[in-house]
Amino acid sequence: MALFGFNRPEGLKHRRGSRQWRGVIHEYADRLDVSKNTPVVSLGEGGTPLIEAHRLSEMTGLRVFIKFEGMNPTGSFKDRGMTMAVSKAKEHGAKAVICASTGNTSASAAAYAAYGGMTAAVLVPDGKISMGKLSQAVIHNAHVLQVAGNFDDCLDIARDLAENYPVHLVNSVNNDRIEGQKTASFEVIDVLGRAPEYHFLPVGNAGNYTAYHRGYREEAKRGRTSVIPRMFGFQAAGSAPFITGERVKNPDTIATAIRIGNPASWDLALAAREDSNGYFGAIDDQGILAAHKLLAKEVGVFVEPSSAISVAGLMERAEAGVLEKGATAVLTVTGHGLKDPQWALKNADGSDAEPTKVPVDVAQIAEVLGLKAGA
Ligand code: AN7
Repeated sequence: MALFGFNRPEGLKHRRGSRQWRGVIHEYADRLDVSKNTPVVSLGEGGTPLIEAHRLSEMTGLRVFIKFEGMNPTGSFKDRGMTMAVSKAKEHGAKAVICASTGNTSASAAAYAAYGGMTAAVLVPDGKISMGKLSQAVIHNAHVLQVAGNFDDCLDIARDLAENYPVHLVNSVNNDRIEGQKTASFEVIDVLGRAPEYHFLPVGNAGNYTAYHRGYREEAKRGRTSVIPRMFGFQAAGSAPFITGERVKNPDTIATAIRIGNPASWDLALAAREDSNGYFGAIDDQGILAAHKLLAKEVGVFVEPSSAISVAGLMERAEAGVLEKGATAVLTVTGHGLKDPQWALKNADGSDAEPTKVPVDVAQIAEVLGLKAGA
């Protein structure tokens, strides 16, 4: 159950030439609040690809990299914070965890609770979470409760329950979550050798925005980067409290992951923006879906709509002419496209994208494809 024991195959040594990523707690134990008494509940999260996006670089005049967080075990960045939150909960003797969620947090909490031998209860807004995410919470055997309200209502209830009942809160109001998530900044610096000038990411509760900035600040203190990125966070236009300056009562967007009207990390995120000379912007649903398609078509990375807002934000700011040419920008894309594939099957005009139907006939298929024999 100790730090270097719980999920390492007993007695197995890594063979020469094969090095398996060990998850963010083992990889960054020196930079997290863990000890040899911490039972590490890990599914091998983190170590996600930082992909150079040549086409986006050409289009913007910057050097653009995509941090593909959909490559985490449950398909979103939430796993980084969840390994910390569930491990610390277990260290404190908790048997049950609870969270409110627009989908990804519940999927992650359910999976990590399963691995850690704990129970998970998840509160999700009625009808507003993608089927992929709901299916994850169900298959990992969480108590899934659909609340007749929105995410903000769910979080209020989860906080209340954790305060008054023996259940451990694993939403990002729990600092362990932010601590785990800051490891993504460490990885970016590990690859680039320094921090980028700009970092773009989606904003819902603003926990991740806060976490990346914290990670970069800590690395600067350790002398691993002299650059502190300007933090660019984007919200959906119908759910943009940082733009309106007040809680949004009825947030509305197709980007259900970030359909959040009252960000839990409001004050921390404002401080991070201030400290990094950062920026908050809003993108409408049409802009989000256009970026969703652009990223898939030009870079080969399939994300859920909420994640595409990083790309939309970069394009918008580049067009506004406020980004320095030749500078490096990292875009975090937070969740995998397979979480919510319905949006991929829509044409730009809203009609359904259908595969072309063909008979079992080589000549006819060649004709449909515009292929000419021998040419
Ligand atoms: C794909 O799962 O809040 O600004 O309950 O799933 O740190 O909240 C999800 C948030 C971005 C926003 N992208 O991150 C939840 C939840 C995706 C997300 C965010 C979420 P924060």
